[in-house]
Amino acid sequence: MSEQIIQPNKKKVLSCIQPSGMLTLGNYLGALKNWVAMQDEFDCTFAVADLHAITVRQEPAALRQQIYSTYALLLALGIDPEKNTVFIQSHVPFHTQLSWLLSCNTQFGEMARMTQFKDKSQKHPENVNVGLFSYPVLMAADILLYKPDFVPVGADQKQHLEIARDIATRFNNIYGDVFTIPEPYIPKTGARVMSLQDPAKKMSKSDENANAWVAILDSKDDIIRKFKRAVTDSEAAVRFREEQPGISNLITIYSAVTGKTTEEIEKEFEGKGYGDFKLAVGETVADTLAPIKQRYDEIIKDKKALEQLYTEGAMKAEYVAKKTYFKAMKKVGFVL
Ligand code: ATP
Ligand code: LTN
Repeated sequence: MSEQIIQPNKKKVLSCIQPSGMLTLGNYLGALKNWVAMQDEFDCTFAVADLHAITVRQEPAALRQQIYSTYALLLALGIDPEKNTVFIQSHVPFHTQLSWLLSCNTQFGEMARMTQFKDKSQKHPENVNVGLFSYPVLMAADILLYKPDFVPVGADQKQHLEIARDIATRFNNIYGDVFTIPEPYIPKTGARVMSLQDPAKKMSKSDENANAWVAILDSKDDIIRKFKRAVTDSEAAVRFREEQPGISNLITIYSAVTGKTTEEIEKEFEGKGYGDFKLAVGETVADTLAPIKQRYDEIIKDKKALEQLYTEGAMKAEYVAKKTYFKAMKKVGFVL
């Protein structure tokens, strides 16, 4: 009798990224690098969350370009569309459809306390739209449709994931088991990269000051220049201290890129000034990002191939999403 090989089912992972601007080093170290690392161990679904992007006003031509560009960048980072499901959120209509069912099971008060809503509505007081308010419900739908075990997100998204878990638990309690309750998956190092101009704020691609962030696709010269101009603190020593958030942020970045520990870095730069360190961080980051940019330039040229990949991705995603959606509809009492 031949020995039976037991293949334990891989755990499922889902994450999405908004195409709302140039993806930054923060997105890379806080989220995308992790996605790449997870694809061997897990069954992964990754999406470009284009529907989320319009919670803030987008110029149509720029949005279209950003959607292509974000999808191409995921491939350039090394995410394999054969091994994983990689798609564009708006291509799978069940996200918005499930979002309605979930909205009717989410309280106004739950949404009102979301810190990202408070931040973004302050940043764009002229456009505090209902979509911006209910955005975590759409995010919950993105997640729950695919029944993932883990959702890798940066620390800033933890609150939204908590709400997704609350909504799923409540729905299951009322209507019966439909959704899996997902766990957050937050990387230990480089989880939070701060702005190079104001280390009290996270590095964000929508920051109007372009010196505050490094784009994954920035040129080497731009990257080095931005690090040279990074705001640092009064004490001119390369030492990680909470009271010195500027230099500590650079140490975090250098550590995430090189894999060296804080102690090793402090030792390496003992007796050296900020200038030397900033240059080293800039060069190392630029060298890390260069091959990604090179692959991206190749991929973005072939729109036909790209189209084929995202169409196949959407088909794979839809197959899974549809089942969950109709199960939820049935439980709520709709006639199918
Ligand atoms: P926006 O500026 O439009 O709010 P963003 O730059 O914050 O965008 P998102 O699309 O919201 O980026 O985030 C994509 C992923 O990258 C999320 O998982 C988020 O947690 C992570 N991320 C974003 N910025 C950082 C950062 N500075 N440090 C670590 N992770 C980050
Ligand atoms: N809201 C997230 C992007 C996002 C997401 C998701 C992340 C949309 N849907 C589902 C994880 C799972 C953001 O702004 N970073």
